[in-house]
Order: sequence, then C-alpha cells, then structure tokens
Amino acid sequence: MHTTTKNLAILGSTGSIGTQALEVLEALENKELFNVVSMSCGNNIELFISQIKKFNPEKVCISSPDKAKELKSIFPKLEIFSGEDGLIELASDKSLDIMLTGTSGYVGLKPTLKAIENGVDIALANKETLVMAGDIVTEAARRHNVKILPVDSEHSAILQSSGGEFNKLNKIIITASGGPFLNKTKEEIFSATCLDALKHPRWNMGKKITIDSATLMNKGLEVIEAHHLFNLPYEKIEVVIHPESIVHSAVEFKDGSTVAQIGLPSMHIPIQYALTYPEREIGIKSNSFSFIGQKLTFDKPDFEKFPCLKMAYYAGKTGGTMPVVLNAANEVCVYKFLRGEIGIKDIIKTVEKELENHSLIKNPTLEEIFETDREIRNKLC
Ligand code: MN3
Repeated sequence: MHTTTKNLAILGSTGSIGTQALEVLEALENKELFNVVSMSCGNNIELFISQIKKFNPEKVCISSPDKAKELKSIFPKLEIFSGEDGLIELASDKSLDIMLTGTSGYVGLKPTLKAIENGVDIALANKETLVMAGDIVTEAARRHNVKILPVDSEHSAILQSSGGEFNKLNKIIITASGGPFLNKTKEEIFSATCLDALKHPRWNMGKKITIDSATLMNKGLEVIEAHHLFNLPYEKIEVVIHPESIVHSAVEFKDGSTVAQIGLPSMHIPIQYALTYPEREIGIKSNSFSFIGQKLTFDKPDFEKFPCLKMAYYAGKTGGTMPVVLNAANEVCVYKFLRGEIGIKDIIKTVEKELENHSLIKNPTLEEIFETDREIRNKLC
C-alpha cells in the first residue's frame, strides 16, 4: 500500500517529549510516514545542531536571536527563526499535516492556535494550551475540523480506551502515581526540599512537571485538560491514586463497561499513538507487560495533603480566567522553588491566595487570557 507522508513540525525538539518523539520517528519501521519539516528548541543548541544534521528540516526556530545567528553560520541554507514570533512562523506553514507541541509553559498556546487555524492536526504535549484557553482552542479545532491528539499518557490512555467515542462515555478515571510524597505526612510534604520533590518514583520527566507531580498540581492540570479534550463535566472526571503506574487511565461507558489501557510506563507509546492515530504502527520495542505476579493498588487522593489537586478542580469548575490564574501562579512558584527561593508550602499558599483574589472574567478573549497571565506573573516575579 502506498503511504502518504505526513509533514511534521516538532516544537520543543530538545526537551523530554521532543527527544523521545525523535526516537519514535527513528524507530518507525515505515520511514515514509513522516517528514520533519521544522523543529524548534529553547536553549540546548548543541543537541539541536545534532538533531538538525540528523533530521534535515527546512526551517528551525531557537529562542535567542544570538543563537539563531550561530546556527546560521553552521547551516547557511536553513531557514532560521527566533523567539515566540519564530514559533508562530513555524506553525503558520501551510504544508504541515501535524504539529507536535512539546514546549512547556504558555509559549505553546499561540503557535498551537495558529496551526489549528491552518487546519493542522495537533499532537499536544503542552498542558498550558488547554488549561489556559481550552474553550477557545477546542472551539477553533471544531471550526477547522482539526484533531487534538493527546500525548500525555493519561489522556492517550483515555483516547485508546474510548476508541474516540467520547459521546458514549459516562466518566473517565485518571490515574496518578501519587509522586514522591504519596506516603509522607502533610507536614513532611509542606517542608520538603527541591531534591525530595525531584525524586519521582515512576517517570523521568522535565523538572517543572516533576515538581507538579510531587504536589499533584500536574494531576489537577490533567483534569482540566481532560475536561476540554473529552468534553466531560468535572463531576465525571475522577482521579485515582495508583502507585504502580500500570493502568494509565480508564473510561467507563454509559452501558457500565469499564475499559483501561495498561502497560509499563513509557512515553514512546503515547507519543507514537498521537502521531500515527488512528493507526498502530510498528516502531520502538516497548517491554511487554506481564500480568503474572502483579499487585495493583488503587486509592482515593488525599485532598488535604495535596491541596493543589483540590484547587485545580475548583479553578476548572469555575472556568473563565480562573485556570489561567492557577497555572500562572503555580508556574512562577515552581521555578522559584527550583531555584531554592521558596518551599512547597509557599507554592500552595500563593496559588490559593491568587485564586481567592482574582476577579473572574467568565468568557475571556485570548487577549484577556494573556493579560491575566501577565498580571499574575508580573505580580509574583
Ligand atoms: Mn501525565
């Protein structure tokens, strides 16, 4: 059978998702499936240079203009952009079929919307896009008949379990490993250091998301993401603590049947599924899962120990600009925490205070969303 090659853009190619996506592409048995048209990176220019040599894109973007010049001296024929405008430039390419948004933080939002407007499918690894502007993004996707394919392992599990039939779902069950603080007391968690928080038991990820996993804010953001991706009210999105991280999430259909997606933790599978959906291609060999001898446990999340999860439900249910405040306040605090300037308790208290003080805009425009985001960042930085 003749396959059509999909033109692919990878935003954030040197990050955790980006590097694993490139591993997925390299391992695909059918090399004709993808053509990497463009790639972007933040600061890791050495790795970026080797990626460019290997994948030979037409266009690239790097965050700093100085580094763009450096690249130009090495690759004189390559189209090179820089900064946020550069990302939008990559996303505006009408030849694209699919874009992987693997950047972290709010910079993913504008390029994602741009690509959607051009009818480009999105493999979405950037949570902020849906947390900040879920209504706008999903509405744009509907209008332009664009698929938003989750890369996050839980949402991929829900997509895989549901077979894409979201209107037949009664509820979804998002699993959470519980992170490094699962069995700590509230006092121990609130006084934990950066090193404690970076020791994630199951997944190897970027630093921001690892801290968010320790506070369960990550799970909270995933709940909001799920609400938008699968068009379900928050009452029908349940979080279950599952320390073994074998059941990646599950769905309950309206007929009462529950279907789960199971496997050893691997980001390669969700990345590949998002890129090749609805096909299952042969690629990276994942370790086969054996049921024999497995003991799987499931528990309720403790909202007292993990107030971030509670706050995320509150922000999500409130809607409007509330999730924007949640996300921005949390992000600023997490980077302060990573620099050793504040503790876990300060993250929680600050986010709580910002949610309380916020004057809600119920149906914000994109400009109002960015304005709210800026306000919180300026205030807390
Ligand atoms: Mn996840």
